Amino acid sequence: MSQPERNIIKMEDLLARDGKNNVLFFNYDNEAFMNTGIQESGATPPYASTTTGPAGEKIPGKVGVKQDLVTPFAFYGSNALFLATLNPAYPNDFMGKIIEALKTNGSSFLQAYSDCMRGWRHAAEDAVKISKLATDCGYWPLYTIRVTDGMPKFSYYRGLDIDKDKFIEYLKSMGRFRHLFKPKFMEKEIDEIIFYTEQRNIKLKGLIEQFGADKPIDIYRINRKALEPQTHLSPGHGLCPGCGAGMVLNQMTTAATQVAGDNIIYVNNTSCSEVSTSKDNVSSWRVPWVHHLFESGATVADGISTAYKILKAKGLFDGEVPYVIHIGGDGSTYDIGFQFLKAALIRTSTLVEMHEYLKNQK
Ligand SMILES: Cc1ncc(C[n+]2csc(CCOP(=O)(O)OP(=O)(O)O)c2C)c(N)n1
Ligand SMILES: [Mg+2]
Repeated sequence: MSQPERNIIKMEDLLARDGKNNVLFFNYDNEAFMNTGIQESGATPPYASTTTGPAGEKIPGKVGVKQDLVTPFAFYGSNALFLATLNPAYPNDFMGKIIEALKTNGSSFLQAYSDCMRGWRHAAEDAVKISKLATDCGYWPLYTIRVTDGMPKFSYYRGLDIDKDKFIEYLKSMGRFRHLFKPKFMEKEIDEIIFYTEQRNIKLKGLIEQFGADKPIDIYRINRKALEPQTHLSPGHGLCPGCGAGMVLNQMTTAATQVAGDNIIYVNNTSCSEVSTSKDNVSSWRVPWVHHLFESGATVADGISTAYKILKAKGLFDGEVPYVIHIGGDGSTYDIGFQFLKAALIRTSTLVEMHEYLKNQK
């Protein structure tokens, strides 16, 4: 069998592209409602212990699956959309995807793995090791879906195959799964987590086969020495030591700085990333930043972006339309807030994109 072809994507080529995103909807997934006290969400993996589904005599942690959010978005009938999963343990892939998203017409939804030492119960210094293991064991595959003229094309980078030894090492490394190993080895439950994950990956491989890009493996080439330092977020933050969201925000703002400079507006749902970068009337953000309700930030982000385009179409604004990034946690993405996100994503990837006056407004 011949090897699948690799699509080498250079940062310089991405930056030279003409496309421009309406809104980048960005979910950092720490797999629970963390800032409010580690409550279970639709993103929590099976049998992880949380404060609302604690492992004990009755249940061994969450009873239910980790929902797949990214692939269904490919089939909502969007006209132009960039979808991908990211992991800050793979920074070139991470930053490449942010840059490509911002340089793609329509809108985008990205989902980033976001370690939480506090909620997942492990030492702060293990955050990068655990993040890397997540992709290497097959738990957090890195893939991309580009929807152009309504047609989705799937591609991937790595993490589609389950490595059982690494998977067990992954589970063992976190207190939220400790009950599966002590006092006794709960083989059935461990096998089930692996089974659910493998089913998801088999489905993903099927989609890559049916809707595959001509070159199905994406490799981003980022010359990290050539990157401008990010100018969006001040140094220092109120996140926990070793917090994955810190790595995520750092890489996201660095990539966004390359594309947008400071012509950017962030909208943040209530979450760790929000509470840790704002306090009373003080904010760590150096560019315009809006904190909106837990559930409705996506709508606000769409409103801001579309309002600029309408003003421009009417001749009432002659500047460059700003880039807009919406940031939400998993609670506000999977659960409360999903309907806002889904509708805003469809509007910005279809209605705005196909509108006679609003499309291609820069
Ligand atoms: C309608 C509504 N319900 C509940 C809350 C309280 N609340 C604020 S943030 C949050 C959880 C956020 O979880 P997530 O989106 O995963 O972000 P994280 O804290 O994990 O970063 C909750 C329940 C709220 N602000 N509004
Ligand atoms: Mg969360």
